[in-house]
Amino acid sequence: MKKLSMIIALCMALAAQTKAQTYTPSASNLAARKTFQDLKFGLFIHWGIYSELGRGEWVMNNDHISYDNYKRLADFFNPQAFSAHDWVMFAKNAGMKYITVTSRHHDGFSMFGTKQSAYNIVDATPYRKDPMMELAKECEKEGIELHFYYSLLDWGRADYAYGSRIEDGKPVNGNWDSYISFMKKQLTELITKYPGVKGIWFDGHWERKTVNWHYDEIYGLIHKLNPAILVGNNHHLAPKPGEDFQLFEKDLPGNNLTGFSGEAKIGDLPLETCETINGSWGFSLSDNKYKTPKEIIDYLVGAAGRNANFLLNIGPMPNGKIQQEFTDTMAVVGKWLQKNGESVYGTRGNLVAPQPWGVITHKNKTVYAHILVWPKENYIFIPKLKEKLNKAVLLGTKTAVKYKQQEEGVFIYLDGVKDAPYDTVIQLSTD
Ligand code: FHN
Repeated sequence: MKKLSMIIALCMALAAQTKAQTYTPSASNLAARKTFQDLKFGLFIHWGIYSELGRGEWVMNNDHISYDNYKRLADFFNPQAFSAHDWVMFAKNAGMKYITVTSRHHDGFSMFGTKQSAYNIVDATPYRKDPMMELAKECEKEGIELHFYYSLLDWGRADYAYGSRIEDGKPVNGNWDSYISFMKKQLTELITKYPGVKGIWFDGHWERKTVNWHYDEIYGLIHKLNPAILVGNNHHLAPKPGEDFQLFEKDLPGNNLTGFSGEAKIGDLPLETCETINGSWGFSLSDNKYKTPKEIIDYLVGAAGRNANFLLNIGPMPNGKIQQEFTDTMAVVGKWLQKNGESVYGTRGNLVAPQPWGVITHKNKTVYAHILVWPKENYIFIPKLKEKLNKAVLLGTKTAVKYKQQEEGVFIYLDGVKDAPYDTVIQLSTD
């Protein structure tokens, strides 16, 4: 009898596991994935009470500030110069099509009005307003898609019990059930209260690799509330059931220059990679390592050629304003996109592997060769391009470019072609 009930329990556990591991995205979700892939370029925003200290979003942890002392930052967080309109215009002028913003980072402070904790911008700061609501409304008005970044990791909550040993999928201290339930309630608020939210971007998994994050429940809840919402998780691993896009951090998919992507097996989902405009996620007073427009365009085009979106991060100042250096750089990128956007937006990559001179994107019957590094020879070679070419021109001026198509690939000759600033795009029409 005991043996039989054990077998029944085992079967039930297996059945539950199988259920959790199967996920069939809805038609609306599949359509949202396609739209997302078409957008190609997004603005990542890290903004919180940590911005006040100007030393990035990890300042509480890095500087060993106790939770109680850190909480005082909320008492004088009053971003009077915050304008959702300005943020959205910054994104639009840069040619970005969506925004992913930190609704709650590892410090546990909610940058939105939540009923689940008084430690939030509406209840705990003199500002008393909800910038996430303003941003959501402005994004909807301006046709910019909005994703919420949401931290799984929390340095301060007693139920999370940061630093606790993990046993049997739970922290030994704290109250894991309470924490999971808290997150589910906050996510419900974010999805049901804020208009037009298109995605949730999880982060912090890597802090507790052996805990049971209850993703089946969390992802299931999100998709129950809105099946079209795209779920992504910056866990640096292969995608898990219930996820709709795969994230990479500080590296183009396939690379592991920064060490985050060692275990990140590329799956079949839409891809997105994120990088900072300087060297910091949250506002930094001392970081002047600004990327140039060329570096940003290389990243964006390099991502598109690898079939990925590019999410470029800025850390606005504590008053809500975006610093001039970022605006200047992104105006240049935006202008470049106005002229060359057709070779990026709505395209797909991986038709041909990245080459020493650049990458290939394609859309319908058009193939775009992006020359990012000018070659020493007077030609570039595109290997294995099987589609029959009938025309090659420079994007923009439509000046004809000579080419020769052979069994092994296509030679594009660059005599008379001028190395354009940032990226020389050759448009190839196929039959
Ligand atoms: O710890 C965070 C970090 O602060 C930032 O949010 C980045 C963005 O990808 N993610 C984490 C590091 O993986």
